Amino acid sequence: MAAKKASVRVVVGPALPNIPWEDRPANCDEVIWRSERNPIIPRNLIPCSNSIFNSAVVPYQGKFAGVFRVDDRRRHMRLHAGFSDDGVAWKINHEPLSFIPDNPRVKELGKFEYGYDPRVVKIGDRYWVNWCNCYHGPTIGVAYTRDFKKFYQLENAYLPYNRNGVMFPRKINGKYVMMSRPSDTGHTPFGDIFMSESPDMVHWGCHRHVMSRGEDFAPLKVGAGPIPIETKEGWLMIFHGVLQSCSGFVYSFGACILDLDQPWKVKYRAAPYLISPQKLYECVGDVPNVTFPCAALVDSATNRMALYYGGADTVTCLAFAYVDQMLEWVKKNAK
Ligand code: BMA
Repeated sequence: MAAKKASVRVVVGPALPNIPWEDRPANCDEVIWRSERNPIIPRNLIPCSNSIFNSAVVPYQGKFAGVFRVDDRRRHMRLHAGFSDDGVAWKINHEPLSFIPDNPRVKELGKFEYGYDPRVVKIGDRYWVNWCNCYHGPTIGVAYTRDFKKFYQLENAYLPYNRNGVMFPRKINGKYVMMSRPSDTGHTPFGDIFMSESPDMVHWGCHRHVMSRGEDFAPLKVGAGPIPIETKEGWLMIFHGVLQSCSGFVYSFGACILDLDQPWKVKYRAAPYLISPQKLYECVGDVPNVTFPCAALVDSATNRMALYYGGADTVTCLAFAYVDQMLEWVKKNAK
């Protein structure tokens, strides 16, 4: 696949000329390629951190901000805000963020137990944060911020147990829309992606099945990754898929295209993975053999994508692709 300048605009969204970027290496023939600087965030970036991974970044005030999964050295799972001028070098707050109840009833949820695998999306003037929140087991937490300093928490979206809550970046047919994966209390040996709608980010319903595990590199479970990318072909959705080998779970990620107006309809699902654990920083760490994508930055003017993923539940990594080439790759490799 030749290095190229993007010609046709396929991404619906703003131009973001300053997202991280590295050209495809001359000897690389893949649709996606890893950063030479990986891992871009080491496990010990801040004093309390055992590991920093599976984290979400967005454009913010001409630069970048994010919500990071930091497991501290007690091995408590926490969320920290962070900031970056270039999307590669990050300053992550040393203290975890704490949520302010958006209304008095949210206090009934009790104290924060743990949070992990955040996603962030800007809709209107709010940056919405979803994460795996403990309420008698994992479910999907909902909060918003305008400044990455004060975070206001709403009700959990669903009953436990649930993981991988991922919003679409705009209302669809007048409703907020979120994907999620209903699960059990543990490291679920099963799981399909569903989606739900809400008029107000509090009450979620009209649940629809989106995509099943059980195929190709994902026989055990699938989960939505970054916020889906709106394109002329549909929503480009990058998802993680899990298989079980003789020595444990293997987390790879792949891509599919969802219908724009009825996003529970999968138009194309590529059979091969985009990235599987192959580099040392993906295979060696607290949980070996995990690549777990949580965020993507896209420049609509060039079709460039910078994709953030966790490596081995320990470090944060970057990969690059052109959205138009990825759409073609998904279609070509769909069954
Ligand atoms: C999932 C979550 C992720 C993690 C993955 C692999 O259930 O805990 O944060 O990356 O397992 O350990």
